[in-house]
Formats: sequence, C-alpha cells, structure tokens
Amino acid sequence: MTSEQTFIAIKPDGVQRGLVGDIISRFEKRGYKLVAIKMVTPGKAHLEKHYEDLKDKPFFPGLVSYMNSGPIAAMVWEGREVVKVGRLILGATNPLASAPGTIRFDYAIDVGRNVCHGSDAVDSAKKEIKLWFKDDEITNWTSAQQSWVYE
Ligand code: DAT
Ligand code: MG
Repeated sequence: MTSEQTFIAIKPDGVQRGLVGDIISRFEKRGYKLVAIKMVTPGKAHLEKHYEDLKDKPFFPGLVSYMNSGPIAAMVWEGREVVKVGRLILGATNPLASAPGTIRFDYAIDVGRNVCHGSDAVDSAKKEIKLWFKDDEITNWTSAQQSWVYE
C-alpha cells in the first residue's frame, strides 16, 4: 500500500469551539489513520517558524497572535493521498470560498478564524511533522480496518 502522512492542526478557535471531536471524526470516517496527537501551545517563535513562508504578508502578526491565543490540537494522519485529500476535507483557505460539506464551510466565516490547518504538499507535510513532533511521538500501528478501507 502506498501511503503518506500529513500534519493537521485544530487551531485555537476550533479547540475553544468544541470542534476537535468532529474534525477527528471526519478523518477517521474517511478511513485515515491517526498516528500522532497532542494538545500544545508552542509559543510565538515556533508559530513564526511554522508560517515562515508568510512572514512578509500584512496579516502575519495577527495570524501568529491568533495561533498563540490558546492550545492547538496537533495531529499526524496517515493514508493514501492524505495530503491532498486532507486539504479537501478542510476546504478552501477563505471559508466564504469553501465548498459545502468541508470543515471551513461548515464551521467558519472569516479567513483569520478558519479553524484548522493542513499541510499543502508532501514536502511541507514532512517539514511540519518534524517541526511539531518528535520521532518517538509518532506511532507505527496497523489499523484493524486496513483491509476494509483498502483493496
Ligand atoms: P492555508 O491555511 O489554507 O494553507 P495559507 O497557508 O495561505 O492558507 O495561510 C495560512 C493561514 O493564514 C490561513 O489559514 C489563514 C491566514 N490567512 C491567509 N490569507 C489571509 C488573509 N488574506 N487575511 C487574513 N488571514 C489570512
Ligand atoms: Mg498553508
């Protein structure tokens, strides 16, 4: 089975609004496998590093302070094409442009309160997983569902 991993985070607004269970459930029900999860408030420097590609954007300071405003549920999900599909489950960056049925359509309005993060490519997923998790925090397990999800 070809497989990959992605970094998915429920931002402070998603945690405060009680959306952790629903967001996890959407990935679980699709058949993806949760291989790492923790609640974390990693601080400004870590968040600036996470979003370093956006450091010149006018919204960068507000983005970092919003991300620093409470705990984040950080996760690694594994499965076939999970990077691309993870982004589809999340929906478009701007919730007002996102498709019905996506997390950002169902639970968000403003782009600056869009509830969740997902890696945008296999390479950035690898970088983000390394930034947010130590190697020994990522589990290696076979789901009992595996042969019911994959041929
Ligand atoms: P995504 O989170 O979909 O990967 P991104 O990497 O372009 O989007 O931006 C990171 C986050 O920054 C995004 O989730 C919300 C915030 N953001 C992006 N564009 C914004 C804007 N025009 N105004 C305010 N916040 C913005
Ligand atoms: Mg991004």
